[in-house]
Amino acid sequence: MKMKITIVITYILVNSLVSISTNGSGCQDLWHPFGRSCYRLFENTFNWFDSLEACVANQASLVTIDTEQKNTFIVELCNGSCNVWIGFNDIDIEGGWQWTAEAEDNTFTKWISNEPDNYDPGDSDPNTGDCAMMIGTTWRDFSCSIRLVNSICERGKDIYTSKRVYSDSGSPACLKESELANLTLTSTTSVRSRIDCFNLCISVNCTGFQVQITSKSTLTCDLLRSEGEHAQYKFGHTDCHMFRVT
Ligand SMILES: [Ca+2]
Ligand SMILES: [Ca+2]
Repeated sequence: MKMKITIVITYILVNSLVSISTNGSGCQDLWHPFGRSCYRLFENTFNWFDSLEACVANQASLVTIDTEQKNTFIVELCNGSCNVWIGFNDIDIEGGWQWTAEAEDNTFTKWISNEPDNYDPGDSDPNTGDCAMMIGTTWRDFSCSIRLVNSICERGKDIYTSKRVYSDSGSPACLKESELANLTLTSTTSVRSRIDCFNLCISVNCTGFQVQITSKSTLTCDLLRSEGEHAQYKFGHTDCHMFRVT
């Protein structure tokens, strides 16, 4: 009897989370959602350091562009052509380019040919290309002190959202256990509630989770980290629920 009550409460909580997901982007006004972050173009006349400071004042950092998709998103945010500071810099060690915030893929770059060249033709000391600017759709290194450019800040979403996954036929979708084993499944943990599974998923940056009532007293939580496997969703079966987290 005690267990039954626990499940009912959990069910109500999970459904309230789902309703948030359908109504909001997880970002405040003027901030645009993409993946797990919110982005905002600031029109200012700051140098790179002041731009970073302005981002930090907004609980953000200068944008990290670590995938081709994100580079494309940023260009769209600039209405097709950028002139903005980004978070990439080699201030600490010449040639040791790094982001001001965490990057998913540290190897991705979008330099235009012949950049970075540690050179800024407009600076009195030209050998000072330590900060990256996105011009058009690609990057160049400039002196961090120059002004008259905009910047883009990135901050984590205020709310992570989860959406129930449905198959093409409209029925709740779920992965069979045999398929889960073939996915990039990095963690399988027995937890008591879907809320625990949702929180666990967020804590390890997963893209989705599936909960199954495996016995009278346990829910099994499977975390998915691979976006590419969604095509394998099958018809749902009893007591199995798949959620996508964004
Ligand atoms: Ca440099
Ligand atoms: Ca340069």
